[in-house]
Amino acid sequence: VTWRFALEEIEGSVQHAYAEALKERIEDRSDGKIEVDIFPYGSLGTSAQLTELVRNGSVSLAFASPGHLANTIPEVGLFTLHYVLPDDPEVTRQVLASPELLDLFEQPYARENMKLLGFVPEGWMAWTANKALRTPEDFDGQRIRTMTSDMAEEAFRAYGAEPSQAPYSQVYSDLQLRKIDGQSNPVFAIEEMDFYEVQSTMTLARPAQFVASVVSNLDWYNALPENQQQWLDNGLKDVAQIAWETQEELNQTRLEKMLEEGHLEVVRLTDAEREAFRQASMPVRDIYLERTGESGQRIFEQLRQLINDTETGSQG
Ligand code: 6CS
Repeated sequence: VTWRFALEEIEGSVQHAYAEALKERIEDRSDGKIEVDIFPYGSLGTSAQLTELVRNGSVSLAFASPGHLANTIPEVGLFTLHYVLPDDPEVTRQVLASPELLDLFEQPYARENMKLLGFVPEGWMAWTANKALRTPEDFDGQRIRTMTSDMAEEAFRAYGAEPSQAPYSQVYSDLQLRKIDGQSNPVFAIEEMDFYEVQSTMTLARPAQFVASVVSNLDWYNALPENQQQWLDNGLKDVAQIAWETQEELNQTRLEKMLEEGHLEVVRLTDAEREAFRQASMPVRDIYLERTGESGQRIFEQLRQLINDTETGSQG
């Protein structure tokens, strides 16, 4: 049997490391009976197209980033909000791995014939542009590319930017041709997609972790023989830790590489500067709650509760 696994990122990325590690485990445990075929970004289409391929069963497994998925599953728009996830990445890691959180999202994914297999944090979002973005006012009139959902635009509209949606593969040329002024992505991605070559400044405001989700077709998952389902579930648990370490390492080493090359200016915001963005981001929470109704409200409240419990737990 062959399991096809479609990625939203190219070779050498966090998603690629995750897929390679999962492939190794599944092929080992199944004694070669299952072969996992990995399709890095570019081979099958944009994120929205990958999601279609999972839903119609053409691929078994795929990454689906909330920033692209939120038009289909409004609840995942949660991960496009700024300053909701905690400052301590370790708390975020624990919260995103908690079965309670996955349970909350199970139905919203199932509604669209997808099985949510896990959330994968890939590092802090960083903003790039041709100027430093130290205050919300600095965003005034800036054309900022976002992932392809309406919710993804709102965070930047709140700062006064002019957001526009585009697939990942289009970002480099849009920046180069100055159709857009800036974009937002984790550091490792800014390096591997060469965005830093066509931007002057990267601002580190730590607004949110980039969070991806791993999904499969729901009917495919439900029809898996029990032993195969177990190989998959156990494999996913193992690779979560590997992915976490990989993103830390890639985000660190690639930041160093870009700094060494020397043409990208890197600006780290102070706590006071971050606070101004946090304030400006608050109304976006209401937009999320309006668009998701009771279901979003429940998820938002439980996320806050989980964060609280995890923070208290890790102090005690
Ligand atoms: O910005 C994007 O569209 C993409 N960024 C990353 C780091 N992964 C996948 C996503 O589609």
